[in-house]
Amino acid sequence: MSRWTAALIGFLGVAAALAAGHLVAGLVGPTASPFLAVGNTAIDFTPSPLKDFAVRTFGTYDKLVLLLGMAVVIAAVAVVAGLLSRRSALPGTLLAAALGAVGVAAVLYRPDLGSLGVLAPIAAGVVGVLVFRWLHRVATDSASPGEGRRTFLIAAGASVLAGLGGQFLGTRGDVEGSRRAVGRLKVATPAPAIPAGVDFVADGTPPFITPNQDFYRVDTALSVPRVLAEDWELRVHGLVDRELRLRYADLRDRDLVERTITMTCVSNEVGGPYVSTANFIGVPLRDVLLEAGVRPGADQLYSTSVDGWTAGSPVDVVLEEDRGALIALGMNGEPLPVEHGFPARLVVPGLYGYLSATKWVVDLELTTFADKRGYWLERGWGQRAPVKVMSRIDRPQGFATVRGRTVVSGVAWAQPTGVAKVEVRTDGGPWRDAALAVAVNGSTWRMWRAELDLPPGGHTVECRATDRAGVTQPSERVAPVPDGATGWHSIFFTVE
Ligand SMILES: Nc1nc2c(c(=O)[nH]1)N[C@H]1C(S)=C(S)[C@@H](COP(=O)(O)O)O[C@H]1N2
Ligand SMILES: [Mo]
Repeated sequence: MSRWTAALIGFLGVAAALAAGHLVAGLVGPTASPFLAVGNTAIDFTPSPLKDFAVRTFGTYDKLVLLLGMAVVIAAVAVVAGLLSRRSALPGTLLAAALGAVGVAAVLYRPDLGSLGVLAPIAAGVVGVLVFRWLHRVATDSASPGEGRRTFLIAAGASVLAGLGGQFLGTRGDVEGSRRAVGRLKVATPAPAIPAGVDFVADGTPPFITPNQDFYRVDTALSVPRVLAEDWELRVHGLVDRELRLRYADLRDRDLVERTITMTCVSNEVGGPYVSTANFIGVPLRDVLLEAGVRPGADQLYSTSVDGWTAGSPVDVVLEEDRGALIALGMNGEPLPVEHGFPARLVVPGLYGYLSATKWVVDLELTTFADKRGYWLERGWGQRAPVKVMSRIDRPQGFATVRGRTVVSGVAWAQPTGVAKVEVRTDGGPWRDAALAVAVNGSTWRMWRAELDLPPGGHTVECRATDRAGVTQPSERVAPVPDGATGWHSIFFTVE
């Protein structure tokens, strides 16, 4: 058998295995697909520095990069196994079986999959072994090259069809249908209208309210959990006087409140993009916790997503009356987008998302920090991480060339205290106050701008914010790990 044939057989055998797994997963649970289950498990086991690097470098595309990387590695292994199988079909057979076994292990490790989920990797292993051996026999025995080619085409075509079929079954429109059926949420207490003059979009800041499709996204979910509102239930338990089980309709029919909140990711670097603002609609988290009756001794609200991700928020913070923490159902007038946690998520102003903003939330347990550790706490991030006062320059962009008068603009945030002042300086000179846009509330960002008269040539501009409690953003550069970056954002540009 030629090397090309051997390599192709290895590749086709593995492709058939993955496709069969994907097809069965479409029936028993999309995340059981061996490819996704292995990828999701890989994310959980990835050392934190590497994960932080991926979020920093690829942002929302980190998962796409992981999937592509896995595809390249698996294809390479498959080709090597094929090449090793020129005399005997054993190496390829072992690889296909091993693939199935790794898939089974990954599925068993996923907390979001029932026991039926193992059917997908088992199907992958069995189909992989059978297809590989079949192709190998045809390649070894067939009298005419035409027969081999025909067989390979059939195997390739069937794999593509099975893969597409699994994709179709796994993403059937039911979540979007469920979201549409929810329709417009009825808000009893709308947020105060956003006044005029809250941003400087013409000067380069983002709009005050971030449109849903532009809202930053950070999570560990390789495939977005697809939970139907009608199936959703939130359990509130642990150190409580009475356990609660809340259905979607129970929450939707309450007096919903709307709050304008800026969310921030702890992984955001100085000058980074992981900060956005929305009008969140939901039920006050505090009310639900008081209904359950928090027992003394509970210092952690441990929230769990349907995909097993967890966060631990300080109970004293989420119970603060002015904090405005929400079990959010909606965002900017719509039910939550699926990527942002449909049907429900937590939002706690002033805490970084990793210890508060659980998307696809299904479980709230009152417990202690001594007893349980959330996903990122377990991976070296801080237990308490209030948002740090921060400011960012949006214009000019780094290394831009500016003509005429220089307008510098950006955003600053210090939830839940609010921004009192933003200063800028050029080339290490004296600080001067920037003009602030109209404030909305302490839990939202604040836009700023300053006009500078600068001589032609290269210049560096820096900014720093001060919150309403008088805390000024420190110059010291600190990395995001373990509880948020600090330092002044600095931009070099040229005046013509
Ligand atoms: N289920 C789940 N919820 C999660 C996460 C996650 O990985 N899984 N990431 C958290 C982090 S780190 C942040 S910063 C926010 C981001 O929310 P967004 O994607 O809606 O902006 O969600 C939080 N909620
Ligand atoms: Mo985050």
